[in-house]
Amino acid sequence: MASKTALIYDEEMTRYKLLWVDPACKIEVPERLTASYGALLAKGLSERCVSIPVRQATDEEILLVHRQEYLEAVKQTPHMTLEDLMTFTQQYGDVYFHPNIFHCAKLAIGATLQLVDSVMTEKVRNGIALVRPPGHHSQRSAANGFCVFNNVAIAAHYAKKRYSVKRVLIVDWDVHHGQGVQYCFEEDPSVLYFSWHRFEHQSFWPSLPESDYDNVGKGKGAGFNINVPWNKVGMTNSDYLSVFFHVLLPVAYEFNPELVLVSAGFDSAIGDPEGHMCATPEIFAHLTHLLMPLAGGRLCTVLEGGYHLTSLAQSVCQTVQSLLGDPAPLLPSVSSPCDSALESLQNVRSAHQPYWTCFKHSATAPVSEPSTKHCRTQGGAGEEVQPEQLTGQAEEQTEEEVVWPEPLPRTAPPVRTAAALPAGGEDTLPQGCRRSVEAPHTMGTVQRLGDELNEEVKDERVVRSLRQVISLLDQVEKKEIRNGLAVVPDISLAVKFAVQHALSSTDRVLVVFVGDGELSVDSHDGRVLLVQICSKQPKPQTSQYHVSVCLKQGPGDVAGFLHSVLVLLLPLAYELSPGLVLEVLVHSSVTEAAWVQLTSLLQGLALGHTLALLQESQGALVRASAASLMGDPVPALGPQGPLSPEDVRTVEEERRRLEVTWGMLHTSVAGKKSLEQNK
Ligand code: X5A
Ligand code: ZN
Repeated sequence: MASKTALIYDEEMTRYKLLWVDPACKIEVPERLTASYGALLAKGLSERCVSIPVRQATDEEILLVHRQEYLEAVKQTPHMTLEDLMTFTQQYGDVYFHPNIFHCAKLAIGATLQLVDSVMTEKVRNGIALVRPPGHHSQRSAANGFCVFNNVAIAAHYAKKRYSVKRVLIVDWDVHHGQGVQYCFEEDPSVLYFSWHRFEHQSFWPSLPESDYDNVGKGKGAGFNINVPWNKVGMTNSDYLSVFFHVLLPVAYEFNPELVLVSAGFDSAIGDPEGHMCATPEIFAHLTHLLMPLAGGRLCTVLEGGYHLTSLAQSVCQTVQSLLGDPAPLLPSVSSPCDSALESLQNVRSAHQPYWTCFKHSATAPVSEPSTKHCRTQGGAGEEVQPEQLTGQAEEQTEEEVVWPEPLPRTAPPVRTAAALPAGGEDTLPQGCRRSVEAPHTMGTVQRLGDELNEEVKDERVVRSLRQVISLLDQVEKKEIRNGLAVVPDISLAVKFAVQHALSSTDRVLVVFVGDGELSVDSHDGRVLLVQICSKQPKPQTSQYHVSVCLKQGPGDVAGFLHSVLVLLLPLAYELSPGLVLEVLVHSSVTEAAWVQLTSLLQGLALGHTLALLQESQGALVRASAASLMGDPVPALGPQGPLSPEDVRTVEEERRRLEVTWGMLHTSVAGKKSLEQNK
């Protein structure tokens, strides 16, 4: 199985630069690439990737998006004098030309298409293309915002044409709106374009009305264009994550793409002089991780913006490490998004309510009285470059220096997964998965825990399995293994013992319980959170640390199951920030495909420290669980039944009950206000 990560880069793309004075363009420098690539080299990441050569795009490929006349015009630029280049440049907004930029722009497309080829032919699982010039602002007949040709838009067309890909998801996490991509696909339901962007009520570049949340696509493409405007600067990890959980991911799973392209601009990270946002480079580890289970793992990330060299390089490394499967970093203090972010979230969800079942019974009306003032001062895009800006020296604006800690190394334990199975089950384990047995010292531990819990365990087999569970937890704690899997005869005892034992070395534990029945798990005053997904209505919960979602057709309904995972479980999990995740599966209708999705998504938490406990009857899922814990690509979901409106309502009800404690569950400003009044 393809498990590799492609890295596509060529130094040639550093060989063009701004040749005159233009304050709007001076941040787009060759060092953006050398800093990014240099960091990958220095951290030993490039050698872990498959390096794939770039190539030049053909005219035919460029014409998938651009007009012949425009291509012919750009073709002239290598032969122009400096003066001609300046004149040519002035017909476009915030962009510059150079005698070598046409060559680089063809390589930037070619690099992106090489990445698509490598992923589609399964030479690699995923990858990143480090390119200049970027692409997402460029349009059919226009260069714009440092972009000459639209790399990602061309790639989407190319994948459709060459590989008959039916649905492409484009995630644009750059801090600017990729209006060029929007224009390209706004009537096309086969390409779902998602973009968040600094907007500030249209005062921020490119200052277009069509960048707002109410631009949902046109005609057949209605619902397939998602704009999340940031109306304030300073957005944080919590704001980004909540948009992923409450907007992008539910829609993405409903859309069910066959390929995911990321317009990976890192000007949305802290320190960037354009974005002025506060999300840390570590967020990209998680954004990447959260997209990896989609489309069978076919994920192509393509560099767009990013202008603070240190922030950019760190963010690129975070992205690549997730693509490679390294444990995701902890994100401390994830909680409620800010009011302005919530306002945007609420507006986007309301605008898309007609198109997506995941919003149908949960989104409310748009915000009627925005808390933030509208300030439409600047004009549209393409402000003219002033002659004195081209020749004279514009006043240097010194940026306030922002500092943040360097991301911690993401080191993986020597063994990824260890499994404790009943005798005879070893041949079901995938390659590289270690078999684990009960360590001698665990006898005493089990006895002590039994005393603490008031449980007298007599059955030999049960004692043995508890010892195996303790052994696995000890190995996780000592960072000898990243995660573990155990098949146990008595699941509720195993959970009880595991939680009790884990709490001696970690502050918080998340228990994810799939199936019916009851687990006696105490919240230990907020140290343990239990989330159950089941089919039989359990008794109503009052605790904010005991969550249960009872689905109409039970966990076997893939769409309903994943919906509850995305909008309830993951936000809770990220806010809890546990040191350990216990995944518990008892007899249940959950499908292998859905279970594996869950297992993969949960590995973004707790540095990947997960223990999966399977009831003996669930033996059929051992292999798939182990493969997922090992980091194997998550198989594509394939065609799915529709999301049931009833399940959406059930999840929404539980979300409302819990949002008084859990800020990450907020989806509207009003919801947050009611919480604050409760306090
Ligand atoms: C790719 C990208 C930004 C252009 C900003 C112009 N372009 N003010 O980030
Ligand atoms: Zn940008």
